[in-house]
Amino acid sequence: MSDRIEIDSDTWVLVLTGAGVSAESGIPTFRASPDGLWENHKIEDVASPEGFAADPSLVWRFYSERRAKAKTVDPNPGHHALRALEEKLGDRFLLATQNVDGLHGRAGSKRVVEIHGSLFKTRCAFCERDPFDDDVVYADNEVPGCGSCAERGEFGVLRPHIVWFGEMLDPRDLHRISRFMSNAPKLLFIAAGTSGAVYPAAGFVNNARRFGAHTVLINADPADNGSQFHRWIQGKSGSVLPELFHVR
Ligand code: BV8
Repeated sequence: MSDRIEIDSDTWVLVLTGAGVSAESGIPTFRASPDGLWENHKIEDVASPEGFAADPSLVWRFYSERRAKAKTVDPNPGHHALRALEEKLGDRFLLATQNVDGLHGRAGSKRVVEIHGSLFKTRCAFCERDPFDDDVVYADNEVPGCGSCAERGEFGVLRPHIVWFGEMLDPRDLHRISRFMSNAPKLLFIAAGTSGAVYPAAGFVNNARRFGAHTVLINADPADNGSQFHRWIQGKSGSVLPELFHVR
């Protein structure tokens, strides 16, 4: 296949995935509808602290529906190809994903940084309790309360452990990614299934180039940050990724 990428013994590989990698599993991409709407709400409004403050039950409905959907689908060959690459490269591989659907973990990937959080983690919007695993699909209009707050006689509501628009990504995640880039003797940066519209993830390619990375985009359509890549392989990640890498 002309699109093969040779990976030699001193190359480290950083992969960034977006919603396009889960599309072939049946999960609609983030901007599935051209105007990025869900139930006539702009997604940026629903996936935001302001949206949660204004209507927590609407936001919980948005995330409960996606949590329910994510439980019904399976990883696709694109997810499995990235797990296989991790198995070959070990700690020379790191996967940063914008996806919150948990499919990389279900495909067996271990070296995954879920930079935008997870549909299957919940935390309290008020107290400092740690995020906890949660796969409950809350009933319509239910806003779950925080048990820890209640034990203290206080009122706290739970929220999805998701990085919303206008919220900082976890600095520990960003530090792990930048440390990987700076420690790599030779860096290959791959972005797959992402429109390059959302920052700071869309800026990772620029950071990688500052570390001398060769950068490749695998995407079905042109990406907003497409000009930042040395190479664009137009195609479906489920078909391209399994054939792409040759580890020497
Ligand atoms: C922050 C969780 C700062 C929610 C998400 C400039 C610099 C820095 C920030 C900004 C900036 N300008 C604006 C901002 C703010 C904002 C931002 O980037 N806005 C955009 C809209 C302009 N960024 C933020 O708010 C970030 N926080 O910057 O904080 C700060 C500083 C100080 C103090 C406070 C704050 C937080 C961003 C995180 C938002 N949360 N997710 C949820 O998922 O419910 S982002 C959301 O979009 C998802 O995570 C999604 O993954 C992500 C990106 O979308 P994509 O994954 O790329 O998906 P998309 O549908 O767009 O594209 C899919 C692509 O796949 C398409 O191109 C398609 O062609 C392709 N495709 C489809 N099928 C396939 C395929 N490709 C291959 N194979 C296929 N089969």
